[in-house]
Amino acid sequence: MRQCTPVSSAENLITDESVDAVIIATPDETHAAITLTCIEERKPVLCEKPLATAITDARKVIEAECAAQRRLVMVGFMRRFDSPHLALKEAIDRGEIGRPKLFKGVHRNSEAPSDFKRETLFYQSAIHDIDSMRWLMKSEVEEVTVRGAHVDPKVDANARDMALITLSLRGGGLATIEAYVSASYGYEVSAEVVGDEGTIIPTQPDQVLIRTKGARLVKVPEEWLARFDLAYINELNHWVKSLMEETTVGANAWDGYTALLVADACIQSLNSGQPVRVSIPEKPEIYH
Ligand code: ISE
Repeated sequence: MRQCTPVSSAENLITDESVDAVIIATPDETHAAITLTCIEERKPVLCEKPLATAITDARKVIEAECAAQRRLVMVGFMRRFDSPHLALKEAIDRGEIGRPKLFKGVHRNSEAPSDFKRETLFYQSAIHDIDSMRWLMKSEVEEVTVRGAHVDPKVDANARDMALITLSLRGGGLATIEAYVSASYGYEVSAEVVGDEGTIIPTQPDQVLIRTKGARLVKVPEEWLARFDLAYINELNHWVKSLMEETTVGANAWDGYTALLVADACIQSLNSGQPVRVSIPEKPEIYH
């Protein structure tokens, strides 16, 4: 059993020749810099979302991978490894509901984190739904409109712990995302996709319907680790397997960059009260 060796910096760990690959689960604002060190050292890296908290830093990661001509980065959008979301994607890709026209995401946390700021709802929470929407609808965002609400009095008055995001997609598709981190009753995520021949919504894993004391109820988990534990394990297993097979899997740095572009447009729309156009650059060849 390898012993854990403490080091004085992420760089010392990454450059250690005994280290083959890196998982980044540090505070969000450190993700991009540590990822860039991994790319410089040509070390594969699984970076927890968000890829960065500044679009300029996310752009540097894209430029570094393009310069290296290698996709070394996977971003931790673990819903892509969640069995209900995978079943949803497979049914859509089989054409079960015809052409997908509308994505309806709901993302509720029971309580906002203590250091919750105005951008947290988008960089830390809604960024998952933005990626799910891109992944399931296979379409890019053209415009966003965001309205926010301050619900929990414990949350900083300048922050918004509830937001309704409306998105227009290339090709005429639409999307709505409800992001609400002070729901108090529990943790719930859903992602309905409406097509021109039907609609589809994932069922929640290992849920039971309890009939008791004159009520019918389904319990919901307290927070995301309980709901997505298997998704995180699947994500890690697929990542390690991809390293052994020298393939790539899951969300790449371009997905992380694009999701952040949309999250930034959401923050701009929240601040201005106006719709904001999203300009997504041409995808570099290595991400095709
Ligand atoms: C957290 O960091 C996660 O990634 C969870 O999936 C999300 O539901 C939560 O809102 C975030 O704070």
